[in-house]
Amino acid sequence: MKKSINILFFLVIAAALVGCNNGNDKKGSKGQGGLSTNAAERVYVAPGEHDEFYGFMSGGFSGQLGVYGLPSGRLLKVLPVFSQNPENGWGYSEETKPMLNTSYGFVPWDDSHHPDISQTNGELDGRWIFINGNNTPRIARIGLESFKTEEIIEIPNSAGNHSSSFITENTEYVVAGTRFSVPVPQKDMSINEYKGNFKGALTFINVDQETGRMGIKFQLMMPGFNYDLSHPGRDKSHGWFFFTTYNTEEAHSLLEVNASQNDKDFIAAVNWKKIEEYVNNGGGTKVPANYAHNILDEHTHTATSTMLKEVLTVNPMDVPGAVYFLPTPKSPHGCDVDPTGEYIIGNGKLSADLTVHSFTKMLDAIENKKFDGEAYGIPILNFEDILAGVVKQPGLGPLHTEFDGKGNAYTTFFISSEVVKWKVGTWEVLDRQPVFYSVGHGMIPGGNSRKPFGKYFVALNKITKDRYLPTGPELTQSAQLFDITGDKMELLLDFPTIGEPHYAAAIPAELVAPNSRKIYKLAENKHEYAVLQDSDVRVERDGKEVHIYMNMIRSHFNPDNIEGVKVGDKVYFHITNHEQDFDVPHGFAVIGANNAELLIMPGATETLVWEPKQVGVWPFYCTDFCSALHQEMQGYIRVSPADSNIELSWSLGED
Ligand code: K7E
Ligand code: CUA
Repeated sequence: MKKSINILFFLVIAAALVGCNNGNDKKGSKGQGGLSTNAAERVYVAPGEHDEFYGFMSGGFSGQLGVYGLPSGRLLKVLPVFSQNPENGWGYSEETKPMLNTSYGFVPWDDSHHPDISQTNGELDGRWIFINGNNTPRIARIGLESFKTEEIIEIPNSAGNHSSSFITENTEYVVAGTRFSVPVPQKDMSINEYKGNFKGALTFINVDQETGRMGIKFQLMMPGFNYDLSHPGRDKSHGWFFFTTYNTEEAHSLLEVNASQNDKDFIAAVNWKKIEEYVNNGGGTKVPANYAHNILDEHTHTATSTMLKEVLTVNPMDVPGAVYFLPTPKSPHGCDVDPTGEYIIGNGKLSADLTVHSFTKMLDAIENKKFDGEAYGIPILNFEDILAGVVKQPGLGPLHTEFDGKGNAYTTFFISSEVVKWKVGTWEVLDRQPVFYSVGHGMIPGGNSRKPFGKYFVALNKITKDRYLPTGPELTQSAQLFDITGDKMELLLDFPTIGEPHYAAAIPAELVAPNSRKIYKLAENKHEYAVLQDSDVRVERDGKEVHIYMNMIRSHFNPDNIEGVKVGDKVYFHITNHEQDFDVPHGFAVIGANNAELLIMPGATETLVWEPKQVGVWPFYCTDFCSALHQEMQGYIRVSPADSNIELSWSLGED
């Protein structure tokens, strides 16, 4: 037994060595443009084959989430989240409009920055992906079975929901931190009174492990700094959450100067387990609030929006030992925790060096009460006491750091346009590679977990310039894929990305693809206007509202001739797709509709509202080329004058 294990071990090592040699040989031969000659081979996914990873890239100011295959860089899908999407009617159909409801009314746009995939025991589990809406503070949860936005919760008392949406290592919480501090509750007051009066809410949203449903557990009301980014502790530091701050000066004007005065800002270390316990024992203060909670039901295919009226707030002063400040040079942006949970990296944008804090030292300092003053009653730890190390002059303008799970870290430098690889623990710089141009976030699949898949690094660049054919003044953004399996990072591929990807997340395809939904079962369709059998097809009038209960299957609508509608009516097309085959959606569009098409998945029901303005006989048709007779998939609706007395009638296949 032992012998066979030894032999097996030897074979594995031998295979690994052969693999390394091949790799080195290939890496030795450089092609044109500084790429190794087989770079193309390493990103080439042959026709019919699939990518190894799903990459989810935030859409930034598109409010959406792009799904890319890696390493090919192929765009697989754009998932609408906070924005209307004419491609499939998201936010236009009656069923999905409630998803975009907020306390400000219907808000069909946002700025989404940080996707984060659910975890179990600190490892990616492929259940859900969360993403923040920055502008009108919201967090969305997207199911990775249907690739649909299933839930959006608004965050009250928040403004610029940026240090979000990062999750704890068992997806206990998704965190939403405010970038802008604001008056809480909001009120009419002088901006000059910002200092000492505005508050920064750090919101902890708990996640039901069965359904994924979100609910705000508590909001920690912090001093009026800017809370820029955050990451959870993991493994040994599980139970803590770390937030970078800037503008600890509490300036309210010309921040580029006034918020760059302090030599050090803070990373706020929050012991959420302690606060959770406090809250579970009845701690905290319920305050009035008004925020939307929107849920898409997969059986009714319909979203509901509920306004919630109360939120639990916690004053950090009331929970001693729950919050500490770690001094961090200088206006730190990214706040990144290594896979062991020991090191907390503060990416000081204006700092010459990169600061790494030690979690163990932090706990020691707390235990020994070695404080260096306080801010608003929150103890400040001593910089030297908690310092694990410094990466000396690695580059200019560090923004974010990712980890490969092999003891290396990769930090992006915006100003010097490069990615720098350094060793966790010795802090020595091992490699640096230029990027084109001005990188923001970087991403390693699983980089924000205990178990990164350290094969690729994706640089998410802010500036595109000359990388692709020009498209006028407005360009897409750009990503670059590096192979990081060797000592040196190797650039393999450039690919355009849409919107502005800030952060991204990626996961091995095998953790998601096998669960991917193919159809909705018609028998499980609980939509209140579903037409499950042809005998239910009908058209009904209710005052000026006309409801058309329709179904569709290759290659006709039932009914396809409708009469008796009048100018001034509000016509609801409730359409059920009777297909039960994978990849046979049908579309629906009608002339002059003031919205978008519907793209209805097999087994689902969707509703489009149409307000006919002109007398005539108007066509509707299927928009998705669904069969050889797709062009025949059409119908007519007759619109008569408002005072006409033509009765409603409908038909299919009759003369
Ligand atoms: Cu672009 Cu994470 Cu919003 Cu940095 S943030 S780049
Ligand atoms: Cu149905 Cu085209």
